[in-house]
Amino acid sequence: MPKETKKEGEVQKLNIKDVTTCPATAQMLEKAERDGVETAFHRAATMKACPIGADSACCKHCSMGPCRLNSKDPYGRVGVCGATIDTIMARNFARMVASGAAAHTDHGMSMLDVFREVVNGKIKDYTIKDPMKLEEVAREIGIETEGRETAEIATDLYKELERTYVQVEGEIPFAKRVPPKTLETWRKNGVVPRGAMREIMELMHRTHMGVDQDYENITKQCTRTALADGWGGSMVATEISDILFGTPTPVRAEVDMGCLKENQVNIIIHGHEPNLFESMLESVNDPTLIQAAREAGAEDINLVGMCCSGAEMLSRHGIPHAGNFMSTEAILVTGAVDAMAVDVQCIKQGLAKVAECYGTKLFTTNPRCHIEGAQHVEFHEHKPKECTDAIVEMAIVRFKNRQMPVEIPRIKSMGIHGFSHEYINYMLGGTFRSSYTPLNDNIINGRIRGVAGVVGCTNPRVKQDWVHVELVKELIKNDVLVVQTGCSQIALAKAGLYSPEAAHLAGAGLREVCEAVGMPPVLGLGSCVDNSRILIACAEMVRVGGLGDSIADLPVAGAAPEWMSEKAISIGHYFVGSGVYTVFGVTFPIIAETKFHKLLFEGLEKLGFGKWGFTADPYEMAQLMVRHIDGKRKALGIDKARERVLMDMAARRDLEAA
Ligand code: BF8
Ligand code: SF4
Repeated sequence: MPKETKKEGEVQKLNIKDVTTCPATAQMLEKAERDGVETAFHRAATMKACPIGADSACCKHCSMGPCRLNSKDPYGRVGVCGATIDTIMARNFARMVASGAAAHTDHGMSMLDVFREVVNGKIKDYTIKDPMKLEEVAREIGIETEGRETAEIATDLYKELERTYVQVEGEIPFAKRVPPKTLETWRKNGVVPRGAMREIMELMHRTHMGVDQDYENITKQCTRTALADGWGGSMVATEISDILFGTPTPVRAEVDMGCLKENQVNIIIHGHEPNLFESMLESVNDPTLIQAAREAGAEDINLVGMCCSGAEMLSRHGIPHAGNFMSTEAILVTGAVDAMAVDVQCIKQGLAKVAECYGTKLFTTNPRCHIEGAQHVEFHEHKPKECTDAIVEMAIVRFKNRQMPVEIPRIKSMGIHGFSHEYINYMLGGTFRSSYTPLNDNIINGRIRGVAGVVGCTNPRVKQDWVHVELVKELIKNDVLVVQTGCSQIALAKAGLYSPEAAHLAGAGLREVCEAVGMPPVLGLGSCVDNSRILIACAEMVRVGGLGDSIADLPVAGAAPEWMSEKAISIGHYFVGSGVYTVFGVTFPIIAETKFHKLLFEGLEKLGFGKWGFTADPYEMAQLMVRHIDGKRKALGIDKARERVLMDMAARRDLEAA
């Protein structure tokens, strides 16, 4: 690890090939070093991760500490209050879940706020774009829809979904979507969420100094809170966004930094809330603003996305996407970005400095997220265009006064995005018999071995995109259909896996299905809150039948190979809580072989949930997942079918070749 010996204005040189496999990011990192600009990659190289924190062996919940335990001898001592290593780790883990769940549910609640104001007529800039979805969601949670006006149904839906957050007692509305046997497991273990606010509050209370000091009991509330995210806050965010802005259907779109255009005003939206982005889309299409851009010498205004709201816009409208989390600083190094507007989550403070170096305007827009050095232009849903128009105007001024030479990597990939869980119905089932039956059939007959969700962040502690790409390639080679969200989806899109032609990388069985339907072997479902689409798809697979009675019976697995955020831990834990084997990469913040570790990695499964897994190696990760899927196939009695179908296909190929 290089030491921090650099002088002011000098950047520690990295071996760039070791930190990223994204060619565009690599090109920009080289330029950044030439320009004397530092990024998170550089800081990660000089900031050694704290070894005690990495193992979660410290507690700073009170001023009798902070207490540090020894991860080499975890039971050798306890904190000043007597807290054991298991209590300390369980509390730390639970607080990551609380924070991640809070991020998703607060975002979901904002979407619900917008929905309420649209329904009561106070917001006029958005409308209900997908009334069919509104009715479907309403019906599913027991709201009468027959012969009623959309507005009436919407009012009831709002009231019902509000319970997801504020309900004090009872089960959250989307518990109705959970397969009965999975729900039974939750009830038996006392983890059906009430309202997210209550669950997060109780978890914060229980992890306070001197409250819950039994790691098993802490884990219960931790699971309940995570489920309030997945089947609550995140699911509401997805469903309401679809209702307001449209449910995604497959769309061709470009991904990577080559989406920037030298002769246009380039505006990037980076964050998580689709409303900012939707309004910006209106602003950049406003004839007056386009005219102003032309008068400033630009050919047009070019809008591109980054991170999760970018992934939503990619899915819904085919808006180009410029890159994932570890590329957000690098893209500013192009000098071509005239404005970057951010809202909430995963916005590095480091952006402010890089933006300043290249004269890019960095705007914060959400009252929850200001950044020192960035200009704050607040976004109000009641008058959204005020904010987005102002940003476009300032971007045009920046374009006119561009000082720096511009260098845009000429790299982009075309692919198909926008696979909602609803669309999987039509795609595999056809318009007339839309259902998950064909997916289940293809799993039962063995063409598709199982389904894996590969999701989550990128992280400068591992080579950017590499673990995602290698893992997914390995999975599809083994006939595992991969569904994706967030930064992972973008990693694979950059690598070209979202084109239908990528089917040739899949095993014979999966390839046959992909070619028959014309779909890529990897399906992108959108942003991180859209992981809820994977939950719904799992519930649907159980409902259709033939693959067991609960989500825990399904031949599925999940992974976040380059995770970094607390949100990722919350997502991981709600998948585990729902019955899915979930493997994380990079590092796992718990000491192996401790009681709490055994609970997460083995014990939860015995209670009817899924379980956690860990490895930093993509090939080992794929093996763990495939082995798990095969184990589930065996338990379902469908392991032989796969051998037969593969033999059949080989025989057919031999015949064709003869
Ligand atoms: O919610 S995948 S780095 S951008 S946390 Fe963040 Fe991770 Fe990206 Fe979106 Ni999700
Ligand atoms: Fe130490 Fe206990 Fe205080 Fe934590 S709660 S800092 S373990 S004394």
